[in-house]
Amino acid sequence: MTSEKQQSASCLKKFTNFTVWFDEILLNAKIVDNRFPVKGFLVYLENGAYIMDKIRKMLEEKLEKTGHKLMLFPLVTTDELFAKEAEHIKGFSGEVFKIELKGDKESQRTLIIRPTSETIIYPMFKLWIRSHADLPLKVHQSVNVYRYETKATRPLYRVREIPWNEAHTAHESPTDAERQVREAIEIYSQVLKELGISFLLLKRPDFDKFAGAVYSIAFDAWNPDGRVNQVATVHNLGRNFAKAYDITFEKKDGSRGYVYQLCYGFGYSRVLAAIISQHGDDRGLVLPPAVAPTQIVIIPILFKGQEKEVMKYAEEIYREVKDRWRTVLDDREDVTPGEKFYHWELMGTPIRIEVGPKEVIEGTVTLTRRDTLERIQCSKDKLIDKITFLMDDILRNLRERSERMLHKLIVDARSMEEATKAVDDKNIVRVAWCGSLECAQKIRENVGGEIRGERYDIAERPDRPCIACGKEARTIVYVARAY
Ligand code: PR8
Repeated sequence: MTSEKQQSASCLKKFTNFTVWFDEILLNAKIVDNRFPVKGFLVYLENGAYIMDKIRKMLEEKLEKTGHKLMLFPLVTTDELFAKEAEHIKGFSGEVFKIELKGDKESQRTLIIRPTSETIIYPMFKLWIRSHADLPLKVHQSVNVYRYETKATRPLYRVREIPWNEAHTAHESPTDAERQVREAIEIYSQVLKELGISFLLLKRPDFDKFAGAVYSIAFDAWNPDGRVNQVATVHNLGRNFAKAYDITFEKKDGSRGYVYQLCYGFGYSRVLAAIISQHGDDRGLVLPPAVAPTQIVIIPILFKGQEKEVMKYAEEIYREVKDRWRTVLDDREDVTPGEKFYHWELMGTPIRIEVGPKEVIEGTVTLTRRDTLERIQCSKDKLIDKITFLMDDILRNLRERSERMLHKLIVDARSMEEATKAVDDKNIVRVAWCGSLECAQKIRENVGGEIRGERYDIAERPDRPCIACGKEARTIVYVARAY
């Protein structure tokens, strides 16, 4: 069986009943417990917290290598600071949590808990930036932000306590800001690639850009239920925030001007959701090796009378691999090998090593890779090379499989009926659009999906009229349901 067929055969539930499949995995594979009694707030269990922390490290390493300074900013801001950028406040109105400080009448005060940190960080940029020598300024932090989401919450996908990394930069010219857009896209693309996640890189239509931005670029990952999962966004803010927060600098020629800014955010919980849903199958998680809490599990197959030899051999193998990979020797005595297989498959452990009397005699091990469930015999002296190869190959396979699925999900539609059917069939639909707000609304109402934007990485010219009004199309856009 090809790995494609194997995957669709082993993903029946994932594709037909995604919500049930996903919720079961969250709890059974110890990702999150969604039963905390405040809506939109999750308890991250041992595997969920571990994987998210690994993702954080992967991202932060790349941010720091490219000159982003790690800083930590406060959780709260004031009404006045928050209200400075009119569009921004409008974008978040009704979505913020507030702290009411109740003293006597005069000292009553309200603090706003960050839904994002522009209004907290930019007053500090104003103090720090004096001249062109201070630019570019690039800072980042991995923190939780809080949004009183009005759309239905979903564990990991749409939460009210959002674990993310946000980066904020200031530049002396629009050209340097554009260069920064490319750098941010490259950093996020690299991390997602190292996790095998495939996505569409889309420039959002103007009506859906970040509040206060000139334009927004988004990473939309595919999801088995047809709803795209926006895992990260890069926003070019132009000088909008600089003007609101009065962030100016002395240029090389001695004159003063406003800085050009960017902010970009990487949603850790959504990336975790993408790992689970793009790679997982009906047996459970299938984890990319880089983030797997356990990368290798060794399971001794004990036969009466030969327990000692097998255990000794299993321990030898354990000692050989444990310093290179996160390894568990599952020597629980009250659990059958079958139950252990089931458990470690659910946990998504990339490689399983079985050793029994046959392996002891032959000086071999039996490896099983989680992504394809293929079993491989390997002699003990070639073990390290074989595992090294397999870890890379598992990631390559996950990435290619995910890419192929993304391409399979993208469907062209030339009429509203075609588009509606494609969205109902859980696809991402490519349509031609004239660019008018009126037609965008018509598309949303008729098709049941939203215009997510046009490709940012490649130019796609419309070869047909607007799907809604039949007039000349300005662009090709992707339409899908979204979280
Ligand atoms: C900004 N300011 O705010 P953004 N649940 C899970 N993940 C979420 C949620 C949610 N409710 N809302 C957003 N995200 C800019 C950039 C500083 C950083 C994740 O941008 O509003 C999504 O992955 O686009 C989103 O792409 C990212 O946070 C950034 O949020």
